Amino acid sequence: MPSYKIIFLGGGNAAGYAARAFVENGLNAGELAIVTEEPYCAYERPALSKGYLLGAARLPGFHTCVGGGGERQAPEWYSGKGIAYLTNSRVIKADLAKKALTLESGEVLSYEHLIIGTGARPIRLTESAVPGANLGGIHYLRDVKDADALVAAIAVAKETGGKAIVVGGGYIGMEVAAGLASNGLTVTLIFPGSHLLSRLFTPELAAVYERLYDAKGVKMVKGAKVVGFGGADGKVSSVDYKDATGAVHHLEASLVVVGVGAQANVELFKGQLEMAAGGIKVDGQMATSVPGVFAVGDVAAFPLASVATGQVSLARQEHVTHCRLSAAQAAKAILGLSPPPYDYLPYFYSRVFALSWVFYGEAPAKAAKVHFGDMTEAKCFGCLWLGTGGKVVGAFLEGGSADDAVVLKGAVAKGLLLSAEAVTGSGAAVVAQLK
Ligand code: NAD
Ligand code: ISD
Repeated sequence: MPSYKIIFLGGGNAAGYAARAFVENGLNAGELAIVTEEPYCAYERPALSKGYLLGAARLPGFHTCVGGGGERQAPEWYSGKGIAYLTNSRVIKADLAKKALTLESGEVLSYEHLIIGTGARPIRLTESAVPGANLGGIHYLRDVKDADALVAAIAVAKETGGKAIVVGGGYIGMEVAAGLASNGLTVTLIFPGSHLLSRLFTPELAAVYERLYDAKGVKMVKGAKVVGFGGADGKVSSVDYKDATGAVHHLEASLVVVGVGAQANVELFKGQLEMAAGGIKVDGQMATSVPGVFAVGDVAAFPLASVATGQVSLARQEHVTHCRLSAAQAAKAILGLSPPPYDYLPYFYSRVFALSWVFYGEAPAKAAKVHFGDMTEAKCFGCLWLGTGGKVVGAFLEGGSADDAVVLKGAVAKGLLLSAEAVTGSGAAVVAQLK
């Protein structure tokens, strides 16, 4: 039975950054194996819903850790460091008591330390039994295989003048709709909320992006729920949606992309590990309830202190920065470096068309929302969420520089106090105030 000191289970961003941290902190050849069902070594997943759809990103160009300012870790990097990277290797059973993983091939691997980085998968409309949801031509986007299928479908739709429908107005919905429109397709974006990215955007912020989508020819259908798909020969050809009044509408579609959220891949560990917040409960070292077993990235429910209240609760964060940092945290803990407890400041970013934004902290409904900058021309604008006593608990900036992002992060991290009246002027002027 092949045996390793450490096995990293999963091949997402976190796997690449864990390997980097192990190497930087003293790993011996032969000690680490990474096991993934994907055919590729770890890559920077955020590219899939952005540059990949425009033909700008392709492997091996975006292997980790290029997104985090590190070396591009192509397969030779791992072999050169004595790390076994087992691709096309799906784990079908994890026996944590025996410290053994069983692969689909029947092979069993054993370990001393296990890092679980199994990530998340898209929620599928088949799970809510939407009629026709299993037709071909309905795409989800999570990995390179999905992105390749979508790129091929875009090429066909471009040739045939096909119409694209995107379901969901969150990260995937916004980024993919922008990608499809940039490819020249006719796009309709259908979502249940009253505005785009409703889990973060204020109506005022959303309005700026919605004007842009409108100008780019993307039709938005808000407050709508997809109730069925029609098709012929197993291939989707239409979408039915219900509007807020309950009326059902019918749209032609040759290509559908669904982005209605993700769920953590925890099934292998149910009944063996303590769970929380839809993921695996970990402590500040990313250690789970079973000694020697760690969890990182999207699956980890870790102690996160609220910026607004200071209250600590177990939370999952589906973001690449957390994948990178939590992976490094687990690696250091396993190497016995006793890192200080994981201290994470929520961060999100996105790029759509020529726009690009960053957000740090949290966006509580109760906070005062103060908008600033040029929201008419969509140049450099943003919003601050001010909590008790004017504490900056969330900061959003569109069109700023990398240095501006550092300023925003610092303002939230140190809990800068500001009065709403003081937040005036251009985006640059407000960023200067946050220093
Ligand atoms: P999301 O939570 O961002 O958005 C889900 C959207 O689907 C929302 O608009 C929601 O109202 C809508 N929705 C929910 N149920 C629906 C239904 N039954 N019918 C129609 N719409 C429905 O999730 P996502 O966009 O699918 O992204 C999934 C994950 O992918 C994210 O959590 C994130 O980790 C990752 N992602 C992040 C980025 C980024 O950070 N820039 C980009 C792409 C993907
Ligand atoms: O920032 C992102 C992004 O674009 C994603 O797809 O985070 C997610 C995932 O990489 C988190 O696992």
